[in-house]
Amino acid sequence: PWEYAPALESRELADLKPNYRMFVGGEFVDGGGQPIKTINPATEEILAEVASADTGDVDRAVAAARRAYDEVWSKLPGKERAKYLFRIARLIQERSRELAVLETLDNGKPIKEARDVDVPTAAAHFFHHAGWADKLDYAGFGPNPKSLGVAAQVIPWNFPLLMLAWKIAPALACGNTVVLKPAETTPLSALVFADICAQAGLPAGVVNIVSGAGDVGAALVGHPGADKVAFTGSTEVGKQIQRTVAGSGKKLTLELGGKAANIVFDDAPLDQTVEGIVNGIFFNQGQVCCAGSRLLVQESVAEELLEKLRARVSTLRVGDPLDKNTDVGAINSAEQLTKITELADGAAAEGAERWSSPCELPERGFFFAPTVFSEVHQSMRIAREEIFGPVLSVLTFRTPDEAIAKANNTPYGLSAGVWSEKGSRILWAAQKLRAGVVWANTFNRFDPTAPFGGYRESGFGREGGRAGLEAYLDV
Ligand code: TXE
Repeated sequence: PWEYAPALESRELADLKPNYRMFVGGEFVDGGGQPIKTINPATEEILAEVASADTGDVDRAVAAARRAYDEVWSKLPGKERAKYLFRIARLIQERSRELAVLETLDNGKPIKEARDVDVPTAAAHFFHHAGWADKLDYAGFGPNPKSLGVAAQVIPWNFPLLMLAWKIAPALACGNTVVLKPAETTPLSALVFADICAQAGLPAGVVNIVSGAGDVGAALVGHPGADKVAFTGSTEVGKQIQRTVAGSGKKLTLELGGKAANIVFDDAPLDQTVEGIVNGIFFNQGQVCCAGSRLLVQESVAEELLEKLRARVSTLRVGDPLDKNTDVGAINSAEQLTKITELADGAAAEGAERWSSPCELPERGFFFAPTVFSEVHQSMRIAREEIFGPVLSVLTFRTPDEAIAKANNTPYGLSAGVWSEKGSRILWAAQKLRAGVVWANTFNRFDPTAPFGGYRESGFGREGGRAGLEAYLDV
């Protein structure tokens, strides 16, 4: 597939519609399933045709991963595994332009985000975990922590390459082999990653990529040959997977939805805060599990903050994701756009006050204008359900206790933000908030050294840092 990637930088040549094949046992293969057509959500044009797996392909991929585990990977000392991880990290850097363009074409995210966040952070995850591979004895789990075996991993479409890195890097560092299924609307960067594995000389079967829809994911996570299951996606599918895995002895980690509160106290520096709010909800068109979709602002500064916020949102450039100046790109799929539209229309019907950026949207493609709802009450659907789009709900509070109560009034618990000049208040809030990640005077920061993950319906288990290793080890 890489032969076509440079061509994808020119839109005319993107019409070549290259075929992408799956990666099983070190070979690029056609799948037994009906091929998937993946489209560019910014133009609705078909981008490529991608092989799709059937259950036989899943069996072969798991068998290849098992063989690679038994015969090669589990026997390699950590320092040898590290070399492969370092090599993969460097190849992601070398091929970063190709990966960023492909990610933007397939997902709809602004190229500046793919270029400055997704791809470099994916490389950073491999560098970080390469460093762990020969130091697991010192990770605090006791000497010689054991790998688990074959990891079955299913990822979503919002950060296709980055979610892959979050899954594959720790799995390999800890000595496991992998079968990963990317989302059906964004399989391309995972298949280029497969080529990177081949280019790095990674032994055949250590990483296998099977593409396809949810049925392939279900076959993979339910496969008796998998020792570990890792899933990032919707809470609904996460619960289904939990039931499938129950009683099987497989180790499970789930990273599911969220409804993060971004809390602004009256002493917060408002201009800086506005930047953080914008980043919190409009980054990746709000299609982020930890998006700051509920703004909780102290009553005394609410009016001033809202005014500044609307002015700033009006300046966001919405449109062509390949344009370096674009701030807000396309929604990933027609289904996702429908979900966002329905939830937003419902909020207006429930009495929330709707304000949308006066930007002009492209005629084709799945676009949604950045939108801010004020007068939102906790009982409204928009305040309770994950919208996964560029839509912010604004609620107010009077006292710090009320802010925490409102922030925690959700079945989710993935992330939160706190804006205040007072360090003691930030630390107090971080203690009280039931969220796996609390950002202080910033938002949506990701770093491989920091554990990421949720409470309650946002799932369990951590990815990143020392805590993230535990998911892939028998400690
Ligand atoms: O998710 P799915 P969808 C939320 C977000 C979004 C909603 C629906 O609110 O609007 O979920 O998105 C695979 N067994 N998040 O429908 O279906 C599927 O093929 C195993 C939050 O896209 O969960 C894909 O690879 N796998 C989230 C992956 O699961 C199955 C990111 C995610 O798709 C499966 C994405 C099954 N039965 C959506 N069914 C986050 N936490 O960031 C589907 N899949």
